[in-house]
Amino acid sequence: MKLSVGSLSVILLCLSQWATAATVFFPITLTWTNKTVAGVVRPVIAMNGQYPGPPLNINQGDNVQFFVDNRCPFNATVHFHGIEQIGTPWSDGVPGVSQRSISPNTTFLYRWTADQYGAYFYHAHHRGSLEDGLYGPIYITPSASVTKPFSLITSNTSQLNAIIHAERNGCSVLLSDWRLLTSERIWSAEVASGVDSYCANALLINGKGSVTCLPRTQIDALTTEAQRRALGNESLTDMACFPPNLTSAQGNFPHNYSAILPTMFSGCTPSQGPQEIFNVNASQQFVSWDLTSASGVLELTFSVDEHVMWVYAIDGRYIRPVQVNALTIPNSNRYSVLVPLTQPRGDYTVRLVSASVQQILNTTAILRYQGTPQLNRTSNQWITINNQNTTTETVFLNESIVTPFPVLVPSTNVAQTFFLNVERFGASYRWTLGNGSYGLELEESQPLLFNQSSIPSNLVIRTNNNTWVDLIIQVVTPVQPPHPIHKHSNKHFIIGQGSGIFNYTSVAQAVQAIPGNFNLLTPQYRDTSNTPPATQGPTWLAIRYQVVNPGAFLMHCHIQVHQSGGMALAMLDGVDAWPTVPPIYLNGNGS
Ligand SMILES: *[C@@H]1O[C@H](CO)[C@@H](O)[C@H](O)[C@H]1NC(C)=O
Ligand SMILES: *[C@@H]1O[C@H](CO)[C@@H](O)[C@H](O)[C@H]1NC(C)=O
Ligand SMILES: *[C@@H]1O[C@H](CO)[C@@H](O)[C@H](O)[C@H]1NC(C)=O
Ligand SMILES: *[C@@H]1O[C@H](CO)[C@@H](O)[C@H](O)[C@H]1NC(C)=O
Ligand SMILES: *[C@@H]1O[C@H](CO)[C@@H](O)[C@H](O)[C@H]1NC(C)=O
Ligand SMILES: *[C@@H]1O[C@H](CO)[C@@H](O)[C@H](O)[C@H]1NC(C)=O
Ligand SMILES: *[C@@H]1O[C@H](CO)[C@@H](O)[C@H](O)[C@H]1NC(C)=O
Ligand SMILES: *[C@@H]1O[C@H](CO)[C@@H](O)[C@H](O)[C@H]1NC(C)=O
Ligand SMILES: *[C@@H]1O[C@H](CO)[C@@H](O)[C@H](O)[C@H]1NC(C)=O
Ligand SMILES: *[C@@H]1O[C@H](CO)[C@@H](O)[C@H](O)[C@H]1NC(C)=O
Ligand SMILES: *[C@@H]1O[C@H](CO)[C@@H](O)[C@H](O)[C@H]1NC(C)=O
Ligand SMILES: *[C@@H]1O[C@H](CO)[C@@H](O)[C@H](O)[C@H]1NC(C)=O
Ligand SMILES: [Cu+2]
Repeated sequence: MKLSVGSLSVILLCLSQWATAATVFFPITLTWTNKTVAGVVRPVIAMNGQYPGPPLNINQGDNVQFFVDNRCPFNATVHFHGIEQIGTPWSDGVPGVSQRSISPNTTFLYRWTADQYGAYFYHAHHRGSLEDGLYGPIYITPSASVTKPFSLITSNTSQLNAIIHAERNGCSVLLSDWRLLTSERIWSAEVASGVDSYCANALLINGKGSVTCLPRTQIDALTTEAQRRALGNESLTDMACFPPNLTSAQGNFPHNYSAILPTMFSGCTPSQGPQEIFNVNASQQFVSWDLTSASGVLELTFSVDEHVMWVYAIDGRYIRPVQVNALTIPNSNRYSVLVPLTQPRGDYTVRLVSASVQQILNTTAILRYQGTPQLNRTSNQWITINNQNTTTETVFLNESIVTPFPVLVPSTNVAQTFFLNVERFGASYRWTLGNGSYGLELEESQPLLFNQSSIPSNLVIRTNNNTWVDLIIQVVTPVQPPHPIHKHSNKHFIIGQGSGIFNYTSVAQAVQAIPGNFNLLTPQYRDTSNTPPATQGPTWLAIRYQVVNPGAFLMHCHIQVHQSGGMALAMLDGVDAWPTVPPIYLNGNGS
């Protein structure tokens, strides 16, 4: 089925007249609390005393009132990742862009409408504090009239019913990396040492995991070809990570290695934390998981031993289901999967490993079938802890074959094209997205939504409402990892990507020259998109979006230290139809 964007919005408009919207009040109190995570005590931002945060489960069309009481001894904000904020740009949670940050002992009431369906998450958007654990899942149950893609998986009625049941009872699986140092200690050590802090101490599944330290012989044996190329004569550290003095990974900038803190790159001490167990019942036939990456630095690969997964939604929106054994999840993306429960009863290992070239890191959980075990051996793995396939049969998700369901076709009538360079900016830990580096201090400036000229104009792009805009993101100098670029407000289409310098004046011109690099007919529709990794030379990513929601929004890399280092850009969308900010937000805290 194909629909143009225009006709889809008409359909949604009709739906909203049928739906009965509820108002959902969701209060969270933020506290700076010592917690034991991965077996080690450190202060985290707890939400109602919990880490990770409690789930927000709502229905499509609901009006959300998300109330934040900040009892931390520092400023905070909360962003609702992937939520479009149509008509509510003051509730997007970005300090200096859509609001003033929430001071200690004050509150803020975010109000927004759940226009879309699917898996999202909320997370901190103040400085690097996402890495202090402020995140929790959001799931929006689709309204009854949203067409589901499940008949592309099976035509068996019993199985289809089981799938519908599994989706309805699906759960979020929150995946993350974890650091033993707080985000502010990491940031000040970056400033003092000049290095890009790209290693983590543990991986977590629903907040559970351990710090494991591999023996030196195993680290050396597991070091991949790609890692060896970057390492030259060096070795991975005892955290199985690139050392800080690697020019290939840090660029050629001055560094003061003595300002690096233990556990940033090396200093592995094992510690035992809890392990997540997913109890399932084979009679249900399927289980549905919304795999959500709240990772700060590392890209993650997820796999379940001896099971396949049907990936059926990405970033909250249905796709034509694809069967895989493993999938790599960039920071902040959500992949919804159905796991057929077809194996003999027993325990199967669920694996989460680093997919980022700079570090080998892993954790595990257990998929446990209820009932008398029939499996009396260790399950067979699809992937290794250094993100390789164990067999020729292992199928990784191939993003290039993902097709949205239904397909949406972007316009070819593009009003503006912006060329944005991703590059280091005078130091290993400072970055650009465009012509300048978006410094952290800008978070405390007057919100752009209230004053369009409150930050330097080279960090801002301006668009008109109801126009189409192309963004060409050029990764200039290798070596750079894939950058998960997140655009706030409405989703964007991934229309093209390639290697080298994008030396064209527009996508239309490039399509003439290199049509194979573009997909304008069935492009993915996402809220975060990876740039191709720049290992040998430059790479580029072309995305297209329609301006539909006037307001000030941020676009940035979702590797937290890259964002803190300035890889961000403010978008003044629809300057010709600029919203009037309600007085309760202009002068107050929304309540
Ligand atoms: C956490 O515990 C440490 C050691 O007991 C203590 O010094 C620190 O003040 C505590 N931090 C918080 C936020 O409670
Ligand atoms: C915290 O937020 C308040 C209100 O937005 C602002 O005035 C203050 O400068 C911020 N404090 C810091 C340390 O950034
Ligand atoms: C916030 O309130 C607590 C408890 O009343 C108090 O100890 C703390 O000093 C207050 N913080 C600020 C920044 O006012
Ligand atoms: C449909 O699926 C169920 C459960 O997997 C199976 O028991 C049944 O035989 C299937 N029916 C047909 C017609 O294949
Ligand atoms: C690696 O070590 C060898 C022998 O010590 C030396 O000849 C070579 O230049 C080194 N290569 C690099 C990239 O440092
Ligand atoms: C990098 O640091 C390691 C460990 O301290 C040291 O052995 C190595 O010689 C250093 N390499 C360079 C190129 O400085
Ligand atoms: C390097 O860092 C150390 C530790 O923070 C500090 O004592 C020293 O002064 C720094 N050196 C330079 C040249 O800045
Ligand atoms: C990571 O993998 C190693 C090697 O397979 C294993 O010993 C270790 O338990 C794993 N770590 C965690 C936290 O599961
Ligand atoms: C495991 O189960 C298989 C068949 O179910 C059986 O043949 C085998 O002997 C069992 N092995 C052990 C160690 O119990
Ligand atoms: C991994 O997959 C590749 C490509 O299919 C294959 O060439 C390779 O042999 C596989 N590795 C293993 C260990 O089976
Ligand atoms: C664009 O760059 C490619 C290599 O990336 C080169 O082959 C091509 O000639 C360039 N085209 C123009 C118009 O400069
Ligand atoms: C902006 O454009 C969108 C899409 O055409 C339209 O739905 C919306 O009403 C416009 N907003 C304003 C404030 O004009
Ligand atoms: Cu990045």
